[in-house]
Amino acid sequence: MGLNVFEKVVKEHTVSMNGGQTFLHIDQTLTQDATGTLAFLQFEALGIPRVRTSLSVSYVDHNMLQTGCLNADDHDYLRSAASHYGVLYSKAGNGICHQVHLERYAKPGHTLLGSDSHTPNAGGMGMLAIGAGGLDIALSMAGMPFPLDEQQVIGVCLKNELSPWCCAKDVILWMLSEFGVKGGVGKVMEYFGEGVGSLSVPQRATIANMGAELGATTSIFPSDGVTRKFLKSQGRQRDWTDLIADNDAGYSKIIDIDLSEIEPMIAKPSSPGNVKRVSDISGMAVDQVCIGSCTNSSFEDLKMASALLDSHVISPKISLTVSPGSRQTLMMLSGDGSLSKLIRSGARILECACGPCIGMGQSPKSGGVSLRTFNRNFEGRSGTSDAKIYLCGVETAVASAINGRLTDPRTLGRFPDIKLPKKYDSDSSMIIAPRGDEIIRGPNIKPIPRGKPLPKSIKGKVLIRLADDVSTDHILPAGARFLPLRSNIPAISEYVFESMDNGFAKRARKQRGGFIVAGKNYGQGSSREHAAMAPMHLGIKAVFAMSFARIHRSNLINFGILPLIIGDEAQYEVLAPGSKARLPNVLSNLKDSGQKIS
Ligand code: MIC
Ligand code: SF4
Repeated sequence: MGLNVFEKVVKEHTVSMNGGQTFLHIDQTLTQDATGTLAFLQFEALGIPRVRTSLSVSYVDHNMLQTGCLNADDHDYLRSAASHYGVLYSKAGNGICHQVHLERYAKPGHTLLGSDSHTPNAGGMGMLAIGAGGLDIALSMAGMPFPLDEQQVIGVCLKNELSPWCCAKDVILWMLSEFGVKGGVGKVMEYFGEGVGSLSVPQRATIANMGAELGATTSIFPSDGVTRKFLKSQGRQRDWTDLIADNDAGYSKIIDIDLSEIEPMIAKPSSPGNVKRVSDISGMAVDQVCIGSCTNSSFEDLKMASALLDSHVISPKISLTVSPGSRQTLMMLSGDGSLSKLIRSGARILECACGPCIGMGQSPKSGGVSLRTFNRNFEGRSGTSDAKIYLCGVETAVASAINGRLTDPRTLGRFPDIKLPKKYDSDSSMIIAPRGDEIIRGPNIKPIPRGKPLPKSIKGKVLIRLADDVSTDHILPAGARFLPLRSNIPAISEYVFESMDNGFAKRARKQRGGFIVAGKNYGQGSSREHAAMAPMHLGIKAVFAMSFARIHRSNLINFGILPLIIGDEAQYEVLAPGSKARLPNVLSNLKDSGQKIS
């Protein structure tokens, strides 16, 4: 049998296989500032003079509000560490890691490991791109292969073309409505079929990006003529290779999607999996509309927003923000007059960064309804605990900003014809080449706390019991208040489960640790290893859950917290808050993979 695209890239990159895992050679890594400081501190601890990848890039895009010295200290550490170790440094203002990487570095058929869960964005370029924790990235920068568990490859066969007013975001929201936030766990989503040819590279990237919300390990598109055209327009034609599945390639399962039947979709609060058709809930009053994030901030997305807003002024009670995904996007919008149309409509133009997506400013008013072209809407992530965050495509967001109410964009009238540029502005002057600088550590850069070896037996109390789908945003909040503490584990540990149980950290410290109990899909969402390191710092030794999200499970293991599976509902019921649990002979039981709880 022939090979699918995923298998072809894996075949080219397999270093060894062992215990059901394939060890992959990693060509490129990316880090961002909110996870990068820990990744670089761990890389430093390895004592290697220079990175051993073909390309590593350190981006600054998350911690952008500089309300004190903390974020700026982090940026300077990252700049100097990148220079010291042979890593490219994308300065604050150059754009969101995934968008810039797609424009400048993503290569079909290559592998990318990134300390951010939306790294699969580069799958839109035919790259095998996987999100992981900072320690895993540090090891890849040191040239170690990445262990990949066995995956089921799901073939998603696209037919026909999207109808006017329906977009790539609607496709992935439709997938989320069908398969939910656990539907992709242990799986790779591979797109194929004639419909693929009708999607541009940024549209493919939108779909691959939000495969993370399905829980998928990654998503991948073929590399075809459309990919070649995109690379040529970026002045990178030499990076193109043809990469399509063999005619007789096999998949674990095939999902058929007729693109012409996709309608505008929207995810309701507070899960990307809570998806409805826009037409089913339209009319609701909206307070804020935010356009941007690594899912929808390409030139194509913002050009569409500008074309739709042309000669419109947004509804008086709406606050509309636009965050370009990259400096390239912003310069191109400015060059062709699209930026002035956005400004004239009343949009607030923000920096080229993650911005409101990670709660770095623009928190909605209390109880406010915010429509965002982003990928996550977990409680509290926006910075306003009772805000109601909806996720949708650019067309729906703009139509709603004009009307002040959730609006099906198909009611707007004539669909604009967007022409994509033959050539993008490829100025790379905000990407700094390494020069071997000395590393600078401001006061916000604290040493990584070290765990202790597992004791023979572990005992303690259940400190908290949680339901299904607890995200890393619940475990360790994002947002402008907490992100500046990302390089300071003792300080950030005070906020573990802040939004769900603000006495947790105090209780854990008083009891010198204990256990966390959870339902299914514990740790969904981000790659932040802080969500494991901070509980480790509080003395947590094990999490009992019905199932774990992939990246968070690895992060727990990396920091010496046991991710233990609860067999059934009865066991979950027994592990009530305050109950005592004991794990005898931990190490030997783990070797037999039969840990017993008493
Ligand atoms: C996110 O979208 O949740 C983040 C912020 O980009 C995270 C990384 C982080 O927590 O720093 C992610 O997706 O991995
Ligand atoms: Fe940044 Fe949001 Fe993308 Fe995360 S999801 S990388 S916070 S834009």
